[in-house]
Amino acid sequence: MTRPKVTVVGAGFVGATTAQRIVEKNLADVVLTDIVEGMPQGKALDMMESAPVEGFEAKVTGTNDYADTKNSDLIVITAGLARKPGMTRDDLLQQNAGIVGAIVTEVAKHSPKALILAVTNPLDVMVHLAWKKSGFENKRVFGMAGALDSARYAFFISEELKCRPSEVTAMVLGGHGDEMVPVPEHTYVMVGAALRGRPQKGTHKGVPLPELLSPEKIEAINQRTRDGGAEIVKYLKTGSAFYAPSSSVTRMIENILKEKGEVIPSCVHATGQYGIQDVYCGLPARFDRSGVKEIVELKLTAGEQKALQTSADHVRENISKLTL
Ligand code: TXD
Repeated sequence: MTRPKVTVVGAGFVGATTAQRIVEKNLADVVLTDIVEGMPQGKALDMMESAPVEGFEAKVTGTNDYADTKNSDLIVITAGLARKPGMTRDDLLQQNAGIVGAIVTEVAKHSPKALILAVTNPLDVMVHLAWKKSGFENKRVFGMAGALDSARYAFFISEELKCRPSEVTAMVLGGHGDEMVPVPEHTYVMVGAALRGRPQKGTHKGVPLPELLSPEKIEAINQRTRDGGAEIVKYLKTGSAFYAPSSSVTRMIENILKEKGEVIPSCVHATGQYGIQDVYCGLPARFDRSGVKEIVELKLTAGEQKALQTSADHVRENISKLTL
């Protein structure tokens, strides 16, 4: 059996953990690369030595040479600087643009048919940059952020409702920044008691959040979600989150490679959906092996629609700061 080939650029916290999750699920063989000599090789070897214990068959190799990334099916870009306490994601723009721009030129040259999944912050701008630098069609270039913001939202809701985290399907749209847009009406909870008299799990999405929590409680959780990344940065002091981010990246990869068809909030190129024209922004999307299959149009409230527009405008403003 030939497994797909996934290159992960950046063998730091997010990149290395993503590589580990991919091989542990046998989703693909992974090439892990970084600018630091020896580091991806060491981490890859360490991961491979866990294979007899964990029982996975997929291979991970480490390299500093882009030639080894040749003919990848998917490139995940996690290289760049992470936030320090007090920094916003936007503060990383110029430095990470230099790093991501150079990487995309290399990977696109070696894997002209690949999909590109960007993770580096400021996310939406880096996805735009990857699209421009690669010259790939927009459905083959996208980013991970909404999957993470939604996972955080789901976890906070599960804590509040004392249900299992997996019983919550959450939706957070917009750019990956302070203006992200949690969407309670499209966030569903499979709460046993609340489901009494309704069809059981698997035949129904669950109960929409506004039926379960007061507007005040929901707004408090929305705000904690917007601040979710900063909450972790504050604890860690020298780095940002990576467990939930790598899980969220892996969820997207699994959806792409296995064509699972889940609707995942992701940074995709809007071409008029939600009234947003020609900008990368977090919207609900489905994926297949050729990239973005569909942007799903949900009914939003006027407030959410407006917030989404504001968030997209913010991304557009940030893109204009890029010197390509
Ligand atoms: O939701 C999301 N999209 C995010 C994004 C969630 C979490 C983290 N997010 C961003 O991902 C974060 O703000 C950073 O911009 C990236 C990577 O975060 P990570 O925590 O993994 O940072 P590290 O541990 O510092 O790793 C970055 C690695 C490090 O090993 C560097 O040596 C490497 O990137 N690096 C490079 N590799 C290859 N080529 C070049 N030029 C390069 N420059 C740095």
